[in-house]
Amino acid sequence: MARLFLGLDSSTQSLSAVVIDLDRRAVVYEKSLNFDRALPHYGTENGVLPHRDPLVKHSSPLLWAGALDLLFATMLKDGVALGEILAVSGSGQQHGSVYLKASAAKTLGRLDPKKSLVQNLRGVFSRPTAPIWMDSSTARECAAIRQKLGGIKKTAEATGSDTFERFTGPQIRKFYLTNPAAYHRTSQICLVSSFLASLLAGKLAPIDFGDGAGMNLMDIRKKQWHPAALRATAPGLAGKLPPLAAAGQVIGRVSPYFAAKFGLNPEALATVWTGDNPASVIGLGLIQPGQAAISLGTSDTFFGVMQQCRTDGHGEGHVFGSPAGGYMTLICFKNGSLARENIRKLYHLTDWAAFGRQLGRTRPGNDGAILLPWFEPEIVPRVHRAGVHRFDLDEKNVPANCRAIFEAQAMSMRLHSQWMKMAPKQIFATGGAAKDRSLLQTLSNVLNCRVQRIEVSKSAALGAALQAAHGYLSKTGKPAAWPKLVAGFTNPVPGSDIRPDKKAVKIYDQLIHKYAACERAALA
Ligand code: XUL
Repeated sequence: MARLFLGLDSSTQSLSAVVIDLDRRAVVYEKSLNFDRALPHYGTENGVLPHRDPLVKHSSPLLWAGALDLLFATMLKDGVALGEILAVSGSGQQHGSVYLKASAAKTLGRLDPKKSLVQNLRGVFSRPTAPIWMDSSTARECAAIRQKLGGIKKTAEATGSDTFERFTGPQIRKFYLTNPAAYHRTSQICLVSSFLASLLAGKLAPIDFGDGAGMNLMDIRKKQWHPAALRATAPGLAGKLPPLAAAGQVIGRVSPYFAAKFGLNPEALATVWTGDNPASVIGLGLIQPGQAAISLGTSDTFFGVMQQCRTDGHGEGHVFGSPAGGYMTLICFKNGSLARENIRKLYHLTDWAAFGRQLGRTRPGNDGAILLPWFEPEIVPRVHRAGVHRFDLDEKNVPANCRAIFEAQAMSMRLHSQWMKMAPKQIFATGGAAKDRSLLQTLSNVLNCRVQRIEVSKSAALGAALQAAHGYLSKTGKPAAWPKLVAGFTNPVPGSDIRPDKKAVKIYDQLIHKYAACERAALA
């Protein structure tokens, strides 16, 4: 019989499922449900509930539960062999939090298959909505917690990151300050990942070291709740948090609800979930220290694996636990594809081929021209007010501006990832813009590293399925080494192996100093 594992990923806009056949090293099923389209009655827009304050971004935990029901029903209809699934794991958008009353534990333990999950869960929430990672309404709380923990460097050393508006600790503090009665009625605070894991397991699930690190509440080295961080956040918080555990660790058998209703194997194991970024690290096959990837999407992210915990003293980057043990690092640039597109449109270039032709009329280093493309407030470096800055760059020079945007993004990645001390031999590139060879060549030249494109759809759900397999094999006494487990699931796109051009590398080794000086000047 095939050894099948199910991975789920509850992201900002959709819930996805991936089923893997471990022996064939194959994804045998994948599906995504878009929240706005599949469950329009919640009124979300791109997975977010409308709110008059643009800084406030919440979603609905009932929407996520409803989507879980719907996705299982879809899998049943699609003929997925749910009765043969050996274990389930998952991942969730990071940082978002769900607030439950004391009655939740009992409710989870006796989910009635004759009712929907949404009907079962009525009345268990002490806060009807869940703040998510896009929320940036907690600047004051961030400042207060950071100050109590001794500043940026100490906060990052303690919890893996400086305080960030979207991180769960500052969000909890805001809830406590603005609605103390509801905070005190809260018996359990979950992350998106641990909330959905709790539904699958039919009991309150632990939070894993990957997603736990996105809260400003976990001691990043000891992988335990950090008492001073808890105290700095809200009173009585320790009693409202579940235990921490490794991702993929077996919680127990899946809730009978899913077996009775959808024919899920009643013996299947429910495991601890993680965040979408830690799961993607596994899904992309990044296991060995020094392995790194760049995801080029709406925002660009640079992330990699590191064995020893090293935090960013400047407070720009994050360290999370990796589901494969050790740590992962992540830096997130808000001005990714959006900024590239802004430049393309600004110069009336109809498509990326036209953009590429302009770029071809320039040479690496752009004769010293520098652009800082902060069309939106930036996360890395922290730029609070949007603004596009040009140094030795004529705004009317189309080819130079095209080159400048690619070079700026690559140099920013090089500059702001230095704290990771990773020196990767090869970087994988994914995401829509990874199809652009000239962008990958620029990254390769600036970072002085081989860059190879890999195409995986649903890397987080795939990582979650592998996490389920790992948990199952460990529990059944046949633990699998991670490198072996992930092998064969992700493959580079043929012909996409890009090597640095040595002459260009030398140019960027010099130009990076000027770029850094320009950033400093603009930030001052
Ligand atoms: C990471 C972050 C986002 C969310 C998206 O820190 O905020 O990548 O995890 O789902």
